[in-house]
Amino acid sequence: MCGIVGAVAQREVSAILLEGLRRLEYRGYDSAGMSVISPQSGLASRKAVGKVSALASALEASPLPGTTGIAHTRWATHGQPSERNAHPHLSGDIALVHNGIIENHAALRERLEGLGYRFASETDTETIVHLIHHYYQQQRDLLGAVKHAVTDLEGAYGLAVINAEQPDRLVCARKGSPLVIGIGIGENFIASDHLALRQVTDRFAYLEEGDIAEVAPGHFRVWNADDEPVVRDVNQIDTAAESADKGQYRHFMLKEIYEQPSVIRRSLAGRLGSRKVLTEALGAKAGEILKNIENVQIVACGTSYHAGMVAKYWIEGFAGVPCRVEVASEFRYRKFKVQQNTLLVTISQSGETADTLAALRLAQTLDYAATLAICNVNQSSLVRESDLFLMTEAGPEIGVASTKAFTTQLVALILLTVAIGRYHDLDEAEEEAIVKSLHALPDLITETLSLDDDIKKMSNAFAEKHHALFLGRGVQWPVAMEGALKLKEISYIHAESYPAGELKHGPLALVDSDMPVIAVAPNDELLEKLKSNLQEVQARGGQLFVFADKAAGFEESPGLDIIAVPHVDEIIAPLIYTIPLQLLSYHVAILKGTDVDQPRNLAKSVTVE
Ligand code: HGA
Repeated sequence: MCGIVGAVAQREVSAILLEGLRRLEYRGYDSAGMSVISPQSGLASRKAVGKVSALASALEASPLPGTTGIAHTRWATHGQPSERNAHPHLSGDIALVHNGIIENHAALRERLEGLGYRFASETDTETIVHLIHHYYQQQRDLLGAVKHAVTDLEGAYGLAVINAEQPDRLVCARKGSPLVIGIGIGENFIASDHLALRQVTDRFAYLEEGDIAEVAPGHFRVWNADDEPVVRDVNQIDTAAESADKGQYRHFMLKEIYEQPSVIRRSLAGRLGSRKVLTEALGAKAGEILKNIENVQIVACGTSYHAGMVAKYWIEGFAGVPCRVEVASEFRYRKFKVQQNTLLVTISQSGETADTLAALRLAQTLDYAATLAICNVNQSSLVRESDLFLMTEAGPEIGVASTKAFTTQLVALILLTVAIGRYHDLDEAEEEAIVKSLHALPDLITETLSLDDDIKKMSNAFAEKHHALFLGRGVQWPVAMEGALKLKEISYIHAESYPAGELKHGPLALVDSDMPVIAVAPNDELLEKLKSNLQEVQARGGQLFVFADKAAGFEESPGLDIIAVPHVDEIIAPLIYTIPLQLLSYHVAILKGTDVDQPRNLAKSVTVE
């Protein structure tokens, strides 16, 4: 989604801003722009549709000198991707970049047009800059004008504003969209994600909901939602935990698939004893809170929702606790009853997913016993606003299609299952067995990754296809859902997933020789049932591709391709069977020649509703 970078320095800032945008590219966007204040010529802007490299070319042809500036990558919500809709938006000497959505933009536009403002774009964002300009005319103070303007805004924003009449400062504000201040020596920066500023600093102050900040080269000041001056903690980032380069791999996605054994090892570190899960890892209050939990409600979007669906089978099957799962964009607008002593679990890679965050905030007004976030980003809004959190330790995930974030979320959810199950149906021997499976997990993933060459060969069968069907049963159904989502996201092949038992209730009508059917078949209690479902496909001339346990007794035959997967314990099977599906979608996307790391129309951290 959109990215913001800003700088107030005593040196040229355009290269810093450009590098910041490059570091945010992985989030997905459609255009980019920059405004810089030059002491000689005032405020000037460059914009480009497409990649940041196009903006870089525009800047090379026509540089933007100056020591104060803002820049943006836009993922359009209001108005198509175009140069005139790209940010920054201008009003007189004021320039502004914005992440989020202004819901009352139509009413504001009408009001501002009545005041004589002419709009240059179709965006909701442009209303903000004219509003600030309007108040600035009355008080000649940018900070005061921003404070005044945000009281008129309905919706979500992270914004940054500069004014050529006050060239040595930048004002920024957040509500519903993250912003961080990067602290330098004699220079300060702002960004929507600290990753954008790692080349200039490792010290960050995270703004909180409703905060407004004034940032100058030598200092910054923050006011909270009640307009009281506040001090926000300065955090030092651990450099070793970060990596944002592809190394030997052709794509970030492939690198991230191959990182899974090591990031899962890291996600388990300090959380597993030899026989027990160390629940203290969930926080000092965890034991006290979890012992009273009688129900679990999971809320998430996309891949994280699939992780939640897997966890439902674990939390009900191993812990013996009722568990519901719902996509956040539905949950937040539905009337429902909160059951007694329910733990609300949110799952989000970025911790800034707008719908999930809104669901958490809604839950805080209802009668939930406690909230717990499963998240990959320290200091994200979701983490800061939850009672408990469980970090996934996947490291930065750059590929838009989630891989290592998903499997580390599953690891966190197994730990949570045990932590809750202990107070319910899970006995010591069962916990010990789960801990043993988790200790074995990283090596088993490495073994599964060695199937890569076979999967690459298999992918040829998909290159000309337009549709695919993914089947699983029980806990493998959400694994099939995630497999279908991966294929859709990066190869643009239409893929659907079904619990295999549902086949004859409709989707079987689609099966013919043009419809590849992919099935995940561990050697579990549903294997024989799954085999019957697959017979139904074969009998109708369907082409089957089955990832099966070595001992599952499948034999290759015309129309039936088998890849043997290592035999694994039931609890970790969803993680193991996810790996071949990730590799399959990757290789199919390569054959299709798509943009694997930044698929069209998608964004990494979905910070708009
Ligand atoms: N609504 C603004 C910004 C969109 C955004 O934040 N995307 O992630 C626009 O459409 O320009």
